[in-house]
Amino acid sequence: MTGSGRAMTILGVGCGLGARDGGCADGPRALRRGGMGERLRGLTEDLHCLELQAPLGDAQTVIPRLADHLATLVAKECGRGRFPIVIGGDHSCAMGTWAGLRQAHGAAFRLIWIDAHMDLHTPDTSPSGALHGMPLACLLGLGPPGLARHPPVLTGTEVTLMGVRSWEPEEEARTSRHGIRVMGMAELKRLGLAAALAEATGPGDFGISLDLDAIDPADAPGVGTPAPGGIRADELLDALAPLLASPRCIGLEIAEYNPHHDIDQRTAALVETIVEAAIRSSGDPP
Ligand code: NNH
Ligand code: MN
Ligand code: MN
Ligand code: MN
Repeated sequence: MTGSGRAMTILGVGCGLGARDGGCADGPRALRRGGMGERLRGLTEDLHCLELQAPLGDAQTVIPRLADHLATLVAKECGRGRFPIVIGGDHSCAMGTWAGLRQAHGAAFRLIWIDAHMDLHTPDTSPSGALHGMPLACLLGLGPPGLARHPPVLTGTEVTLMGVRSWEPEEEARTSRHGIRVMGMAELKRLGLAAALAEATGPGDFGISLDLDAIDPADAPGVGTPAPGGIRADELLDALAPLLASPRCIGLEIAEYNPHHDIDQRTAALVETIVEAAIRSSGDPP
């Protein structure tokens, strides 16, 4: 197949300031140098690629500004009828991605947050102070001015956390307080990933935020904070493909790719395969 129904824009966000190991900053550049853009352009007639690079500076200053910039770009691309695929960078990019989608998308949507972690910290509860542990909290309107989104981008009942296996007690308390559905690895195994995803998306519009550390480190070693016992890549690809083909899917984010930890380009290839699935499927009927 060449050419497809859906115009897409890939936005690379070269920022690692939200993580202790800043290597994610080089993620989009490494993918570009590896030829991902050219290979994907061979699959579709309408693919745009944009790249943001974090300026030098401290995380507290740079990340809110970068998030605002990304939100504006995402909203603009969506407003032009283009499907946005954001590629991190550390997961703090989510503060911008979903704020932009909220701005552009008229209707409510659900967010599927696939991650080994909950990302529900605020500066007063975080063990590390790392901002990539806080983006979901910020989207719910929690956290300090500049980072917390006002009005909130999402309410807890619109969010499903999937694949989590590493969290702090304060984060777990927030899932209960905000009504966030949590599907841990045991539940994913019991239901099967495809059924779990179908349940999480519900009948309406949805977005997907994929933190690559949700995937088992054997399949995705190129991340900053690997967590054993994750989702296998094959299973994820099979389960995601129909979702990415759905017209109800409004955006995709793939975060935390750290090329410095990758082995044999395994993680890079996986990112490319997921984006390719989104492109290939976009001409399919619903
Ligand atoms: N919860 C830990 C922290 O906040 C780890 C967060 N790391 C992530 N989140 N990669 O997705 O420090
Ligand atoms: Mn994570
Ligand atoms: Mn819609
Ligand atoms: Mn994350």
